[in-house]
Amino acid sequence: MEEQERTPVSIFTQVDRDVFLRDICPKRRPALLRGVDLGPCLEKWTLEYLRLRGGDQDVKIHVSTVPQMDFLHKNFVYKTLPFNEFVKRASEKKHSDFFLSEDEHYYLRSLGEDVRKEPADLNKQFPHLAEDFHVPHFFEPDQFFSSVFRISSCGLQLWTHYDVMDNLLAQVTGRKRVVLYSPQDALHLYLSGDKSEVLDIDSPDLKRFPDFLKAKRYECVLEPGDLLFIPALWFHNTTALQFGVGVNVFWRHLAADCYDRKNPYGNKDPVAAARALQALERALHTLEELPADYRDFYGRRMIQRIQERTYCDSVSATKTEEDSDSTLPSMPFTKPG
Ligand SMILES: O=C(O)CCC(=O)C(=O)O
Repeated sequence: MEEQERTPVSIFTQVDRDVFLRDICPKRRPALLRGVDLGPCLEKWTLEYLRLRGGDQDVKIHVSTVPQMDFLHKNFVYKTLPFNEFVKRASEKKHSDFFLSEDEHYYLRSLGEDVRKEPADLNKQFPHLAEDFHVPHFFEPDQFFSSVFRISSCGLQLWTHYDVMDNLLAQVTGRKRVVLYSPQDALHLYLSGDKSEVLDIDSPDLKRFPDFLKAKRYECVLEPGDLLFIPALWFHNTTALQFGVGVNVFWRHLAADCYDRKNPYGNKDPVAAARALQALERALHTLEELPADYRDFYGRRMIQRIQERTYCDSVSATKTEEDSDSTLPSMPFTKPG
């Protein structure tokens, strides 16, 4: 079968705040940062230690009989376990206690206290573990949005999705493959909301998703201690190559009032984008007053207008800076520090 070309994610070493803000963040491309100090978690977070310090507080987890989680057909269930029991089960391949099958897979995406209102914060939900993890100071404290535990069974694959905030995904233990796609490839990913319907990215159903191979595939394998910068809107798909513990930190890359206030997961479209999408729906509804051939005509003209006004690579779209090495011009509202 035809294969997507794999482009490695660029690797950077000796990255400090200045380097990140000057050379990495403004490019709006993913970057693998090696050797950033993540704190004592790298040595300390053994299974026994995690179980002891994380305690027996309840966590809500995803459980599935197969490693590839499918949001479309919901092939997983949500269950609750004490954290120490969850970590034990996620680390083993066969379980004596289980919900669905003795080789079921587990995934934790930690949540805030009040799931619907509060973003996850390791300092609040896991204070005894949070002290071992040093959040890199690559953004101002008031830009911080959430810090999230990502703990997966070996083999677990999380579907391709985007978030609306900038993200540093830290791999603390275990290895993880991450595949990324640019926001400019959104139309090749067959989106359903913030997720791609193409679940099997390694062997996609090309009858259903013929344009998927047009998306440029970026790929890297995170080793313990690695930090992956995932710019807002970049699609990512993760596969745990081993049982692994990670933490990701989201921060507000745009001004605070650009974001939806009810956004505990960091994946709700910015307020202006949501308003624009609603306006588009109204415009499409208005076109329904016309016969099909007129709708076709005006629909095409609307597409052209949208392209002219919004595409970064369109001749008339506003460009602030062009860099042959970057996919997008720097955004005018990128905070310098
Ligand atoms: O590492 C994972 O399991 C998923 C990470 C992720 O989706 C994120 O950081 O937004």
